[in-house]
Amino acid sequence: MSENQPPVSRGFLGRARDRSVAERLPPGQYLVHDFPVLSAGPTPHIPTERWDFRVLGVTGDTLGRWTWDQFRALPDETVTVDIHCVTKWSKLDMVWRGVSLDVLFDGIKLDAAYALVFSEGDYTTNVPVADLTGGKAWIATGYDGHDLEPEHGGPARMLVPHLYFWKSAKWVRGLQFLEHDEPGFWERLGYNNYGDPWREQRYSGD
Ligand SMILES: Nc1nc2c(c(=O)[nH]1)N[C@H]1C(S)=C(S)[C@@H](COP(=O)(O)O)O[C@H]1N2
Ligand SMILES: [Mo]
Repeated sequence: MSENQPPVSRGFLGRARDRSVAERLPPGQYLVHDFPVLSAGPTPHIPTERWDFRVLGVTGDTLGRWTWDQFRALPDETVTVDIHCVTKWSKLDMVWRGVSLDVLFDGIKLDAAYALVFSEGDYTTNVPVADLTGGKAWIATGYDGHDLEPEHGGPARMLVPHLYFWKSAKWVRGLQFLEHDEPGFWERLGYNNYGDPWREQRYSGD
């Protein structure tokens, strides 16, 4: 934001927008204005009639299951977040619509420390449960005022903006709680197990 704009209320613009673009870019990242598509395989087209989202316990037991209609009836929210991809692009102030994981986990006993998020196809990614709770993660069904396009993970994708974007699984179908952490698709191929952009945790060993 330019220095010579008239003063505006901090509350209205919010904390992130008070920081300069440079301060909002993690180390090694550059700004993009388009929305790149990065997929390890072809884009699946998933009819919502056969979509569901499952929360599985450590033994694979179903702790929660939502059909598309049930899922869309859950309270959703609009969030504005910065996204950082490990391939070094960052995009600021992305406006998403999604259901907080806190809503999905309501009534589920959270006694495992890890989760493996799984998608249509064979994409998986591991995220600590503590990074999915407390208003830090959403299942997004909308972007920029419209339904999420298939290329970007529609009908629904994970949104975990504080970690590199590969943790935000597209075409998400559920997650399984894990007693012991397990690497997902990219983590097995040498990407960092956690992926904090501010600590530049790109690859295993960073
Ligand atoms: N199911 C699935 N989710 C995925 C991927 C993928 O290949 N398959 N790619 C990941 C990676 S590496 C990135 S950077 C983002 C890219 O999301 P976008 O295509 O909407 O920009 O999705 C992540 N989620
Ligand atoms: Mo990525």
